[in-house]
Amino acid sequence: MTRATKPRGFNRRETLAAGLALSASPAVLGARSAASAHAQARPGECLWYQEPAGAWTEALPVGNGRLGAMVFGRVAQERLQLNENTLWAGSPYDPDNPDALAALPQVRALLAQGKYKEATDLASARMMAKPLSQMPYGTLGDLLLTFSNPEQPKAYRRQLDLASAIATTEYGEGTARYRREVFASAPDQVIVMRLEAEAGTLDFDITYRAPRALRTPREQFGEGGAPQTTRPTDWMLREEVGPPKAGVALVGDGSGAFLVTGHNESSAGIPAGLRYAMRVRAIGDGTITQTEQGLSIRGAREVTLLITAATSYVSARDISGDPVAKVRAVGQAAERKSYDTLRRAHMADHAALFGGMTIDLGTRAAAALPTNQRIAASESEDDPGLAALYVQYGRYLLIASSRSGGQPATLQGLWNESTLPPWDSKYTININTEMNYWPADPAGLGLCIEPLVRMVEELAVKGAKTARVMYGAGGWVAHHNTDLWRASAPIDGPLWGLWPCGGAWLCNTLMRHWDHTRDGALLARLYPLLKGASHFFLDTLIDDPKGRGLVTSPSLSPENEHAFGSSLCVGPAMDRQIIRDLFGHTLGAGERLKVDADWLGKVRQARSRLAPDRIGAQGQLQEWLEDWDAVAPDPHHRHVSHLYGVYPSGQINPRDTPELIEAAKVSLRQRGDLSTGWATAWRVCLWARMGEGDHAHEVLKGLLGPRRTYPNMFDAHPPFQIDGNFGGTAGILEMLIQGWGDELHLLPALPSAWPDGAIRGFRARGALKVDLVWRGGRHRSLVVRGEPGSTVTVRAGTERFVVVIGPAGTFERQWG
Ligand code: FUC
Repeated sequence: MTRATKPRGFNRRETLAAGLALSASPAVLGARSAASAHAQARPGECLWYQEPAGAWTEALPVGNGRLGAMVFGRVAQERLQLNENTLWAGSPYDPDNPDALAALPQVRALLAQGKYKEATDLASARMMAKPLSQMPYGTLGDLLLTFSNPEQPKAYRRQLDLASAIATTEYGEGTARYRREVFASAPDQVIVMRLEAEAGTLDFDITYRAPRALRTPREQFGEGGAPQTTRPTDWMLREEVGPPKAGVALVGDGSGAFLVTGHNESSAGIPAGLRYAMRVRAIGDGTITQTEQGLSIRGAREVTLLITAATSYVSARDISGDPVAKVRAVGQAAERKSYDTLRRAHMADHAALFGGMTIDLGTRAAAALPTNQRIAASESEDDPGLAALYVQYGRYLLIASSRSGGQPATLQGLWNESTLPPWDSKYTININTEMNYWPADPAGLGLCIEPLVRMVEELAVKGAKTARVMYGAGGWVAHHNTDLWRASAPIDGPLWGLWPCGGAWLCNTLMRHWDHTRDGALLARLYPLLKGASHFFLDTLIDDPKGRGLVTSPSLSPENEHAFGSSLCVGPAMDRQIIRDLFGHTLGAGERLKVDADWLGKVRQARSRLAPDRIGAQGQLQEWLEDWDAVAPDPHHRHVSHLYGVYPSGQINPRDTPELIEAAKVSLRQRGDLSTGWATAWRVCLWARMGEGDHAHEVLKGLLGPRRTYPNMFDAHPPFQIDGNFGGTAGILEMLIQGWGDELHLLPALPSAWPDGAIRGFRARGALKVDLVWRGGRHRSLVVRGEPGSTVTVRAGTERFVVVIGPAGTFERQWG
């Protein structure tokens, strides 16, 4: 059916007024050149390019925590690759394996006898989840906007302004100029695209391309390979829509709108249970006609697209939602507002979060280059501004991928173009998910942690059954991965999956958040999670057969094989460190809340009996209870699990445990500097925490360079994994200000490359906000804001002083 409509366009005067009022980015083209329109974005908060995106890792991400788009900025055919964060494969499922309980004592006995291979074989046969893998995150597919008569453009520029969270593409053809803006609005729950033509018209077809199973090339999973592509720009690039997909339907939905409906994928024998819907509404001043594949637009000068999507997911147990009703309601509410109203609400909402922190590390000549060229040159050129941009981009990405009411950021945040993404783009909770949230509080984005809190609450429910069925234990447990359905049983194989500390590490991550807020209601909400996680370990820790204290068994030091044919072992260092923190947090929270005094006595006793950290024959911090590090088959392994105690924990630190810090340095040197993206970021955090600013900076250069950063500044594992962006952001902040051991450390790891700078709006533990300026590598001024009367001990170089927040809520100090 084809139907012509002449819909209401945006009033030209209204748009002009909006353009003048919003100096950040005028909505109207006129005598102004593209360059002047773009000059409004602050260079330190903007990614920009002189060519459209060829590869996906060149496209620019927008997101509202629930809906995401990758914007390619192409000329002949624009591509918006779309995501909705509940569109995962499968349906509610229960992967617990009841066989595990009977096998558990045998596996433990084999490990106690040093029969690692036999223990692994038995665990593989009897203790793993069914199915052995979890459900992958998916994609909504693409919108392709194919233009009728494109020409090679001049004065092309595309950018992502982090402060307004708007992706813009501008170019000219002949005398015409074209401008597009894309943003994902959290207040209105729509992705908005605005297209404008000056002295030309917009003539294009909008088509929908259903989700595809793109496989990431296998070689990208390894350590090698430069992720940067060098290719000539193909201005006329067009992609195929491809054949229709079974179960996907496209129908008209009133004037100038179409509705797509479909269902998710099944995976590993778990049936597809989710339905999804997407609604696209076009509003413009040309002729808008519905076609079989979408919409056709002719002769327009201004077009606004409103895209909304939803699935039937309600919770990990409930998939009874009505996505069609939802997208209609949300889409129709949005189309009653003008473009300017939507844009203003979006910008105000984003600014409330993004505007909370600024960072200046100095500007050099390289800062004037397009972002891809800066990345390409960064390992040889001095470009401190790139590190500051990386921090602001990390903050932008967290706001875009993790908002209250949504899902936590996955391995790819929110952005994924395949139904078969690398590692399923799910939640790897033996480092990656926790790393995603390392920068949240320090960078003033504590509100973005809410989805993680809710995920852990749901995981604790599933994990209680896993604890009971598979270990005969109380409390709850989660292993090294989880997904939308909050599966908590061990997956993939014992070498990776049989690790019981995923839930505990998540709990510690949430307590780090509490420590930044000191919010009593949050503590009361977290305590049951801590209590359940601790309960599991009280029930399952065993006495080390050699008398070294309480240990986990079976377990492993995440993903690192020891020399005896497995990674399975008894009591790896990381477990003891994580459980030491968990028990400590449980005690602290219980005492504050004045509950469970008797039970907390047991926790206190167990904590004191945990096997301590050990220094091995090479002077290294032992990764395992035995001194196996020297013979480990992969001495440069990416995970540095036994250094959890240094960062993020802080239980090992230069002030209280200097011998262990020295041992940790030996271990970290052995591991080497450049690893996978996230593992490189962790090394930045660690060298910073150890007070080695120049070393941290060297490692950071590797992370920001073209081997570990794609042209769109997404982190390259490779392939793309967002944890490196977040871990790197945390690492840069850690070089400037640290909070551990009840003290605030100012410039504890300032590299010589950043002699002058300023950070404003850093959040420290104890609900404190810190502004710090330095010159010539020395502290110049400090402002701390907080509750009047609150105090913190500050270390600045060799100085130590106590800050007392004054009656007006501030403390100030200048250095001469
Ligand atoms: C862990 C890591 C890998 C990768 C994957 C998602 O398995 O060891 O490097 O990050 O998670």
